[in-house]
Amino acid sequence: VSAPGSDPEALLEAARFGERVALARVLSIVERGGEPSRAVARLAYRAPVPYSVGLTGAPGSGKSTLTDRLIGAAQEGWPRRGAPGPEAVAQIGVLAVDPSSPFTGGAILGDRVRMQDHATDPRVFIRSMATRGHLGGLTLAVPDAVRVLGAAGLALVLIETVGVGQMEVDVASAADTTIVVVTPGWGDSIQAAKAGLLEVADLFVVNKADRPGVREAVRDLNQMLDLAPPGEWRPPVVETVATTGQGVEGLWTQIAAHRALLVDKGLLEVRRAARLERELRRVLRVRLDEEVTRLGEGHRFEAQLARVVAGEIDPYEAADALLVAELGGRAGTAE
Ligand SMILES: Nc1nc2c(ncn2[C@@H]2O[C@H](COP(=O)(O)OP(=O)(O)O)[C@@H](O)[C@H]2O)c(=O)[nH]1
Ligand SMILES: [Mg+2]
Repeated sequence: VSAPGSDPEALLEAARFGERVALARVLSIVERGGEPSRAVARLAYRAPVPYSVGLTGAPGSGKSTLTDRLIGAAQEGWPRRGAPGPEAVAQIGVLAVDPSSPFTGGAILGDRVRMQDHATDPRVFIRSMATRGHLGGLTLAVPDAVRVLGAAGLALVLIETVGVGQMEVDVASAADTTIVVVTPGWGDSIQAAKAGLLEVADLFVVNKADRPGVREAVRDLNQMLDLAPPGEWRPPVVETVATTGQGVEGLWTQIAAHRALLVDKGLLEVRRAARLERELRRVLRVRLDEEVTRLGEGHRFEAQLARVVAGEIDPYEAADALLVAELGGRAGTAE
């Protein structure tokens, strides 16, 4: 098979036929952002959306080990979607997302090692994504990457995210089923609640259940869940020992149950629509942020700044003048 070059359409087509190098290249385009990634986004958006399962939690809580186990469980139970390519086409995608650092450093190397059980499995495609460039870029790149994996024929994507603040919540809630991983020990579940994860979690995992304090952690989580208003689904709290695989089958059963609920009640569409709304708002924010950067580099900016410094106008007036001049008055006037 000839090398597909860098044309997004050719690359995606090759990816659909199981060419992993092509798939990796498309994901690199998405990760870099900019105009080329728009072309990919446009193409991938038309493809079937894979089911996504997000895992989030503090570094070291066992997400990668658990992901590795889930791959095994999923391969046994996941319904296959007819892929146009050969049998060797990857079926499960794993995105290891690290919003905390712009470096592809130790954490991700560690993930590679821990997921090596499946590193050479042609049915699994593992990809690390780290922050590149501007703020919000990664949050935008993840849903695009998921859609690219869908366009490549993958039916299931596991997204592992390191637990850090708002961006974690954003990435974690970009999945159809969101799993929050905690470990036994003082305060871990409280931290999860503080970070706003109680609201976005569909499932809680108390991993490292071979360690003391499991029962207290489960109890804490359940007590906090008792306070939440009752809904269609109460997030179950599952105990696992990722290193031995204990409890992983039960976790998989709960993931499947959550998916079944979403599908049967038509909630999957509702959820995905809400996600697209957040995504659209985010795209707008990033675009406007780019405009702000551009505005701040122009000669007009320097001129307005000089007037502010000279005491002729205040910063608000300067901003209005810049917005009217640069954006044609669109942003400066209230509708
Ligand atoms: N005792 C114990 N150790 C675990 C368990 N799960 C993972 N670990 C270990 O915890 C460390 C961090 O695991 P990792 O999967 O990289 O965590 P991540 O940073 O959340 O992805 C590794 O040394 C794992 O072997 C568990 O259930 N019990
Ligand atoms: Mg990890």
